[in-house]
Amino acid sequence: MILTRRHFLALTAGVLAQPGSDRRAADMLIRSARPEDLEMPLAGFLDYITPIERFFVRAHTYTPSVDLGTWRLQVSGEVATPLTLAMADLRRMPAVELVGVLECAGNGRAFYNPPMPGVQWTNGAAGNGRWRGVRLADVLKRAGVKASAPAVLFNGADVPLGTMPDFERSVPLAKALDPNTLLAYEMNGETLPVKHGFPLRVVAPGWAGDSWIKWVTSISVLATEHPGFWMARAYRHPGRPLRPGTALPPEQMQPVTSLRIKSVIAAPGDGSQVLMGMPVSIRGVAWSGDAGPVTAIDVSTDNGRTWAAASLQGNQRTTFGWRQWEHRWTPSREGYYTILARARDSAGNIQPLDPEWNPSGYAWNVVPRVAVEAVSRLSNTPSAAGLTTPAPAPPTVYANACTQCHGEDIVRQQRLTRAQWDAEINKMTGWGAKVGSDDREALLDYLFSTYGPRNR
Ligand SMILES: Nc1nc2c(c(=O)[nH]1)N[C@H]1C(S)=C(S)[C@@H](COP(=O)(O)O)O[C@H]1N2
Ligand SMILES: [Mo]
Repeated sequence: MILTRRHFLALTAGVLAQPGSDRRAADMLIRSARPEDLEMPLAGFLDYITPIERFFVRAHTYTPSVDLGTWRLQVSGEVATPLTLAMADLRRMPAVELVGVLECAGNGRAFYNPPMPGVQWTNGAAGNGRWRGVRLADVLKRAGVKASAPAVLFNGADVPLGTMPDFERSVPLAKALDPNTLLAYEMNGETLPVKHGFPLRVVAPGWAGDSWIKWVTSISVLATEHPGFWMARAYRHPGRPLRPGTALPPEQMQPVTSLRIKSVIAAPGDGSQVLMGMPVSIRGVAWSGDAGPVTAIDVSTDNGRTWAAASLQGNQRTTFGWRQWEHRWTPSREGYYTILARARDSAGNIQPLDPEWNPSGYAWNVVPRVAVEAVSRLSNTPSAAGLTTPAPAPPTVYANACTQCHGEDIVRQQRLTRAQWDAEINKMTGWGAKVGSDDREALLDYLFSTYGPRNR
């Protein structure tokens, strides 16, 4: 959505009166405070349904505040009858509820080597939600969607930062008409919280989060593929393994769509101690995408030499939700053990043992591993507090050009080469960051020397 005076006022008025706006668990990992990118801690993978206060948050822009009284959903483009719908109109349509994993395409980016720019998510840019709303297909049919249209484009009420292109994404018509694709107004039995897209968001089960548009205000049925920045240049994947560090032009990649078979080990924690001779509950969750539900998890406690089938929770046979699994193991000897988990889906896909690098660090689904020490008596392990060297003071241009729009936290988590920082400055100045030619070198020096690949 483009900034109007009304929206500006709505944004500056804050979001305090909005549903669920202030709920955040104390242990969320703040990847960026402004705009807000919050990661769920590993312990969140012990839950079946992820509570709202633990659900990860990802936004390219500041959270918009939408007034339900004036909010309308516009449906236009290749349709017989354009529609303008209020929430009451949607609430009158048949409601559908499903459990589904929402995972950011960039989840696990922090694990790739060499590093690439972007939010440095580890495991927790994923959650399992209970989504309720109307079928997108029902809304499109009501408008008389033309069957020949290739795709459907969504736009939300969020306003781009600087001159960044508006965040708009499209899905192919077949995905839009899939009976599981929803326009959701509820999450986990509550009104959709502001951070998760109040009053309406796309739920695209099995697909990565970039298709799950929040704060939806307009749906446009397209006559041709959408050429916008967020389809043509971002969220693209080579679809094949690349030599790590390879640059590939976006037109040689495909849009990110389906999630891939993946598991996470929620317990025991990496580096923890377990008692020799006592049963240990190795637990976690697993999910997949379009390929179908998870059918099996194998666990190894000897670094992949031997594997045993974990037990899957029996009552979670949803197609798009994650499944909880457990494997009980009793270490018979003292020592250091590497535990692996490997999931399989109904199409026979299985998690890779090693990373397959791609330029934006999408779709990490490598077999997770945790190491534990089996001991005869638990000891207090020394704290792992690291040595941190204070960062040098930034040049003045930094505050004017960078932290004007976003917080420092997003900068601090990057580990980029000089060329990568140079490209980031180009991208940001393209989106309106003001960097004079005299200041550019100082900014680049600062970013590279402080947040270069070898510094942390
Ligand atoms: N309007 C809008 N929708 C959006 C985004 C955004 O920036 N603007 N981010 C997308 C991305 S990349 C992800 S991963 C999910 C995150 O949803 P969540 O914050 O509810 O977890 O929202 C998607 N929908
Ligand atoms: Mo995302």
